[in-house]
Amino acid sequence: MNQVEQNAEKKAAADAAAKLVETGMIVGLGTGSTAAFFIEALAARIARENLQIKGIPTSERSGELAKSLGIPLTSFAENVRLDLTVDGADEVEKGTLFLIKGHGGALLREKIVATSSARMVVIADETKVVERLGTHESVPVEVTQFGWQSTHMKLGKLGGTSSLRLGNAGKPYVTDGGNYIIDCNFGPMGNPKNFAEQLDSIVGVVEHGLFLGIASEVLIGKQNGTTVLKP
Ligand code: A5P
Repeated sequence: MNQVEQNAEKKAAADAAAKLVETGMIVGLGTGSTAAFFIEALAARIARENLQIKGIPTSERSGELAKSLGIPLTSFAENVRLDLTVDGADEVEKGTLFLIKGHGGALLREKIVATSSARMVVIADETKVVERLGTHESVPVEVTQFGWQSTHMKLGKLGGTSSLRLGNAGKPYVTDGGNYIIDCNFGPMGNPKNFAEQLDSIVGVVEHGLFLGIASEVLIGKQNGTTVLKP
């Protein structure tokens, strides 16, 4: 699939998700190129139908995009529960709808927003669907800057390979929360819950990109429509 076809699939999923938004909703706005299509489609509906919603963005950049398109924003200071979150994913495991997220660097806010939502709808193109999580992607792990070398060593004991994510000019990538990310490549995971438990137990780990049992449904964009995956 070329880039144009992939973008068409992302947009198809994003457009279908935008139709799920109803007036009065507090909506979580995901991060990444697919979520950006959703934010654009939502802004178009707001303008066309005078939909009354408020968004909570999962990253500074999604917040900037939403603001630039006129989507009203709110925060957890005003709303601790969201009705619906729409976000992309880096991998979706068929059957379980377990996800790997965080290659866009926003996993901490994404997980807070998703787990505060009554419904989390994932939007993706077909390339994201795998039989086993970890087939193509590493698991991003957000860690504190303080002592990251020690946390890195502990992560290494889980097996596989891991590396500190670098950003501009070869400097460590810094998340919106001021943390670093260590990308852990475990390969295809037979038991992602086991990895999640182990990651949760490591001091210095702020959060990880295994989203297990969080997605309510996944909309896979196709050249001519969307397929809905339910757990
Ligand atoms: C952001 O941190 C990630 O969780 C994204 O949801 C993910 O990287 C998907 O991005 P694309 O929609 O650009 O593939």
